[in-house]
Amino acid sequence: MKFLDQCKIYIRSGDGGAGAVSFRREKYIEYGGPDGGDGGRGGDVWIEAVEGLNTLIDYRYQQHFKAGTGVHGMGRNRAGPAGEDVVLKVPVGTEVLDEDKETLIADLDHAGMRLLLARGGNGGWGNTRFKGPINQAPKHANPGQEGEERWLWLRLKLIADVGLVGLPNAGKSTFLAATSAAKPKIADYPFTTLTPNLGMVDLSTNERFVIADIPGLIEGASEGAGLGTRFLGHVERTGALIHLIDGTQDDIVGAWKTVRAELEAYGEGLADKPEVLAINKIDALDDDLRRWKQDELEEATGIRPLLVSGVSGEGVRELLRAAWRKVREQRGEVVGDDDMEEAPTTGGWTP
Ligand SMILES: Nc1nc2c(ncn2[C@@H]2O[C@H](COP(=O)(O)OP(=O)(O)OP(=O)(O)O)[C@@H](O)[C@H]2O)c(=O)[nH]1
Ligand SMILES: [Mg+2]
Repeated sequence: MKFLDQCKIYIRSGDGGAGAVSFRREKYIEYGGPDGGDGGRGGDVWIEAVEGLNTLIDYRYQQHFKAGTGVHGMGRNRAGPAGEDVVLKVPVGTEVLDEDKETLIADLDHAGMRLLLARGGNGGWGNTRFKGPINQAPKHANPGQEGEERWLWLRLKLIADVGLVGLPNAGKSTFLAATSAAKPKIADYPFTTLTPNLGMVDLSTNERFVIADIPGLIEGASEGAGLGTRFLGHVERTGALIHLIDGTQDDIVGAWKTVRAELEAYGEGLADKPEVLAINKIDALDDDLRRWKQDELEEATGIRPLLVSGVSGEGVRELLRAAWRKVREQRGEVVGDDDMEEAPTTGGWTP
């Protein structure tokens, strides 16, 4: 069970550039005096929480981050340019911990929050700065300060965007395995899943989200039957639920009612969450039966269920898209219908 996405990174701010030792040398100007410029500052390393990311996966690929070195100062009082900063962009909710993995350095809990992790070294002073009434031609300059280096841990508590609910054996874990890299235990007996599993769905670069597979719910779960409902806490913060109903069972309406009743009894707004309803295991149903079950469930629920099979993959993308759309709607990211092009046109001539 992985609820944490974490990684260790190495950061280093840039060294400052050294100050220059230089003297003005021009024809006809005697005693031109010192003109060594300062070195540039080394780059800083920052971390920033940004919207639109939900994993630390990018930090698995790159773990070392070094800011630029400041350029040395030059003659004619030219200062060296500063080194470039590095800004690590992480999802909102990322915690920064010290190398010991215990000391909390920061909790980036809102978008736009920015924190300096390592300050770049100051540039050294050029010899111009050391000029004084006594020593009018100083022959020394300062070296640049060194940058700082440190190891840090980034930790993100994964929060599922979509929760999978249904009776035991509805095929929730199979669905999770079909849609993500997660490898939950799957078997044909109830309560195979004892603790929630999370998986990352990667539909496209802007459609990545976390889905949670939880144990099955049975009648009386809210009173402790089966595994109870405590694990529903893991889907409390999701944006939408996928309600899977095993299409091979006889009483699909009863299955729907049972799960809905348990969601109601649990409270915490779970019953009001946007829900995508789907009849699962359609690989085992012929066309007539699919249609028949779809109509039956629609009649009882008022919602046209989608048809899906975690085994054959049929309808999986559509179901994920529908769920992700509900999540975005719930977050106020989608207004109106962006599937307009696909909407059926009435055709024919209208005055
Ligand atoms: N034919 C068919 N069988 C499926 C499908 N999905 C799951 N199954 C089977 O249904 C049984 C239960 O699958 P699971 O994925 O473990 O179901 P679950 O909802 O996670 O069950 P619990 O964890 O016990 O709540 C297994 O034998 C699966 O092979 C499907 O799309 N088609
Ligand atoms: Mg399961």
